[in-house]
Amino acid sequence: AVLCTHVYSWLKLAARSIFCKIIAGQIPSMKLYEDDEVLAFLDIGPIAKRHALVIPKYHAAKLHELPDEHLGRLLPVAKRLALASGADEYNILQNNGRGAHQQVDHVHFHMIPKTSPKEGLIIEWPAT
Ligand code: DGP
Repeated sequence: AVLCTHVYSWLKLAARSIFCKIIAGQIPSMKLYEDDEVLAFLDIGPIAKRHALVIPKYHAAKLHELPDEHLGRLLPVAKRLALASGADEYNILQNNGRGAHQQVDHVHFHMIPKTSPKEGLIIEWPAT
């Protein structure tokens, strides 16, 4: 196990969650925003058009395990995605633990639009 950990970290494959693999580029995603702390991308199983996820690059399974210094950019990015989606009504949702409907053990905020903008409207997702 120690050897595995060593080899994996040497190969930079020590992804601890499926979202770590997305951050590392080992799994493709529809990226909406990225900086050195935060990544936002479209949810693979959207429950509404433009359903997006915002995650910290620091790996923590649950919100209370995420150090405060890695929390700072998550809500501002969720807010910008909400604005950029054009939705007037939306939910920001964050689940912790199986009993609370968390499927992926990496902190993530859902941004779920409730109202769709006009069909054909071009959305300018935040570039930086
Ligand atoms: P939650 O139940 O809060 O843990 O939501 C996890 C969300 O993650 C769920 O809505 C589906 C999404 N998801 C799971 N695997 C992938 C993936 O590989 N790519 C993308 N884009 N989304 C994923």
